[in-house]
Amino acid sequence: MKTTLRHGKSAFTLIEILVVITIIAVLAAATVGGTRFAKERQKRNQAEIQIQLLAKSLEEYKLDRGIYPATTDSVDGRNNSDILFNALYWDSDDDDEGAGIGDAAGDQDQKIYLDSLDPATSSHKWTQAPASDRTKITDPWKNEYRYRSAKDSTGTQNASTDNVDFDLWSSGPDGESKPSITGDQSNKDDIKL
Ligand SMILES: [Ca+2]
Ligand SMILES: [Ca+2]
Repeated sequence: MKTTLRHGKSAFTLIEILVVITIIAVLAAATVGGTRFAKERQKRNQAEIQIQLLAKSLEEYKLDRGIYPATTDSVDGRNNSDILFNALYWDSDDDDEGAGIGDAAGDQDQKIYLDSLDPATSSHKWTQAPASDRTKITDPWKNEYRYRSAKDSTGTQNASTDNVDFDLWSSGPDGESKPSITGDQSNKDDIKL
């Protein structure tokens, strides 16, 4: 009886140790998971704000120029962020003279629609120096923002666009997006206007 008791007590202590270790492991995992979740949420918020900034600047561009920066038809809007950079920051008057080229007198129609796109000073870190006509605008996961205009440069309607003006979105944490395929898994984490 005495032996059994001692044996039982010893086993209970072992279980206690295992329980404590398990609790510590679970707490540690929860902390890491919670931090990761918070960071992802922060990135999503940042993407939403950046998309709104770009969209607002595009509307201003449209008021001045009568059209949105044109793209050819594109099923996924990939590799078009430099078109946005050109229009909203680099060469808005489309005379092949960028913001950093030539003097102001020679480029009077130049207008910067979104200051924070300046790669040299951007607090967003969404463009990278040196600025050029091929500078890309990236989302918080370092993938290019996706963009496609409803009409191409000749005024012809693009078949793939969802909206009547333009589509602008982030492909999200997975960096993939197939908006032309309804219900595709890669679209679920996308951040749209
Ligand atoms: Ca220019
Ligand atoms: Ca995606």
